[in-house]
Amino acid sequence: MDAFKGTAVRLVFFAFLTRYALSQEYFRMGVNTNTAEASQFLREYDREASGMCYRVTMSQWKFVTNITEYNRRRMLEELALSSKFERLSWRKAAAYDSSRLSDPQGRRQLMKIVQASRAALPDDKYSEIQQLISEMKEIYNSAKICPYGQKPYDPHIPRIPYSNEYQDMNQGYQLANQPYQHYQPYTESTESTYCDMQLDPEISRILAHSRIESELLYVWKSFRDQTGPKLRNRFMRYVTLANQAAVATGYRDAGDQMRAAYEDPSFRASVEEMYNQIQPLYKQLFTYVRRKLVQRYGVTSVRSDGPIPAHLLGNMWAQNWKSIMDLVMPFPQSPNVDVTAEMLRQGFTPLRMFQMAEEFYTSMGLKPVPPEFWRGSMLVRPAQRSVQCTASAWDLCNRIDYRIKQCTEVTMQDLVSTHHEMAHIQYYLQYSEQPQLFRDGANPAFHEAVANAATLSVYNLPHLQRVGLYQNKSHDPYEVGMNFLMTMALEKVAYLPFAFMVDQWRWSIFEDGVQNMNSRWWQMKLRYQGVTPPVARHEGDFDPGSKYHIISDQEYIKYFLATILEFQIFEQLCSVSGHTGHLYECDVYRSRDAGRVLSEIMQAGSSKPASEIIKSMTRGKTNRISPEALVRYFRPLELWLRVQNRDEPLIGWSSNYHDVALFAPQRGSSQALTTSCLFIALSLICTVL
Ligand code: X8Z
Ligand code: ZN
Repeated sequence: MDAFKGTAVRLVFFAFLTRYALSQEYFRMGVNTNTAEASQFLREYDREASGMCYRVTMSQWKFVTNITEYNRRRMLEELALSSKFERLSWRKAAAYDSSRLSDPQGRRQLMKIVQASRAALPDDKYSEIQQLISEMKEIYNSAKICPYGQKPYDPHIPRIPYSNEYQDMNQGYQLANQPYQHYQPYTESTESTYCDMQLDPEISRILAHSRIESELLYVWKSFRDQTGPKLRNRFMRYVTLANQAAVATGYRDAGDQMRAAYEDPSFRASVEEMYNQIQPLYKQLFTYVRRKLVQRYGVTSVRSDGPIPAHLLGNMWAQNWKSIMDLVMPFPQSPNVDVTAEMLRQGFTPLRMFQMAEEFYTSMGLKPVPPEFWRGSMLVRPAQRSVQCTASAWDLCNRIDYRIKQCTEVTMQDLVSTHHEMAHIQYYLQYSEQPQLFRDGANPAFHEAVANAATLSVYNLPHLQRVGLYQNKSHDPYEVGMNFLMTMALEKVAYLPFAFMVDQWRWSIFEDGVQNMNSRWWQMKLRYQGVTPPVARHEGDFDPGSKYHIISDQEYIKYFLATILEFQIFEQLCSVSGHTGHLYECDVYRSRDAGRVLSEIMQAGSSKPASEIIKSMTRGKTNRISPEALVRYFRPLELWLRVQNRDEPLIGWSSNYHDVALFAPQRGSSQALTTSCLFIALSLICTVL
């Protein structure tokens, strides 16, 4: 018996090792073990990939800073060439048995070429998945709705039954051979000129600023009507193809392939543990915010111990609650620091804001930006041409040309954004000597984490005082501090459960299939975020499609990790800069020691596993991402929240039959009815647990 047990244990252990090796490094390996040949291939790859990257990135830059049909075509041509190059390189790289190459850096580079690619697909399927993603983006980006009040709207109009099966792609959102009359988008003939509200900026502004519940509901639902149904079938096909690519590369499924970038065999358990660690803080914030929403909208809209309807939190996805600060401000008689007026008074310009951001990093001993940056960047919205305004930082892959695109306005928000984007540029400059394949963050979370860690220092009052933008008036510092921490919590703490659940859902779709996608989405939203849809949802709706990162094939867990890691990095910077006192009051401006820690993190790029970089950043204390610093940062607010919530019957939320019935699978057959009942029972158990 013992011998059998021993063998079984060994077998399981062996299976685990093989699985781990397969998913982490070795994939479907080739047989070539010639190290000299591999090195030669990587040298050529580095040169060609940098050139290719330059051409593609430049064509994308030209398009987003001057949206014309010609520039779009040029960009698509470059993208097609780059796809060809990717497929060719993948085949060459996959021919090596990287496990038997003596050079560890070479091994790592080969792994990076093979790991995240879908080049293992046959040509037709590779083109199909790329085409699908590009169509989904196009549908998403062109979604428009009519202004509130100008079109009859009745959420109770009965819906046409849908088929849960994958339909012919050409039918688009017309499921079961029937058009969704109620949801049919406007065609040329039906569209009036006024039905042109887009997510950014019009719809987002309404969700942020309107306090009229029916208007919030209208825009929340209309945007989903204009996206989800058209995307659902395409997304299902995308799931099939992404999984095929992953399996052909040696992974279990596409989620497994996405997670491989984190080089952590217990990655899923690690992120789950992080979620559990931040949950008590989230529940305190949630409970306090819910009480304020009950006060604003009444118990008929928000139950006192229940989940929060998702349209009342100031954001399309209930992911960032900072726009409802006016409803939840801890001390309304004290200010919520905003130095915009002072910036205007002092005659700030966008250029000066960027110079100030550059000086923030050089004051820490980091690098100035090269002259090409000032020549090539787009720092304000140009008057004569159409551009994409979302702020972003660009590395044109030639070690010289770095740019920022931002339609900067003189506001405090944009001042923070200039520092954030400049941090990305600093990261590019610091790892510029690495080979092309290592010019990236240590894992997908690092770039955002470093950029946000730097901005944590810029946001706070001591820093704004030092740069002459804030004079301490006679306000109570405790009250000002709590107002500040609440703003930060609405942005960071409220965000974490959302950032966690997006990929939990996506991984489960890749792993378990596409049945009941929408109800599984809401089940997770309820379980992790404590939000419910404001109206009944059905399988034809496909609400995950209202989030760009889902349909554009961008992993999302990096944002969850980045939000946690930014506080961990920030705490280290503060510690080496000699800061004592509250973490939220730390400013690392002019600290050369903090600059040294930052440049060590950045210089390595992705040449080493993230665990090594965290270990050296924390001087050996840990090699893991941990939420402890985040929890410490918000500790003063958490204590305040506990006092505010002391009379609450429930910290967190309990869901009832009506909450779950809003999104339970709804089908006619008795078997479906049984499934629905089981689903409701399970959801209730999960949320109570
Ligand atoms: O996608 C973004 C940025 C680009 S990295 C605009 N963010 C996430 C989101 O919008 O959901 C920034 C915050 C999280
Ligand atoms: Zn960023």
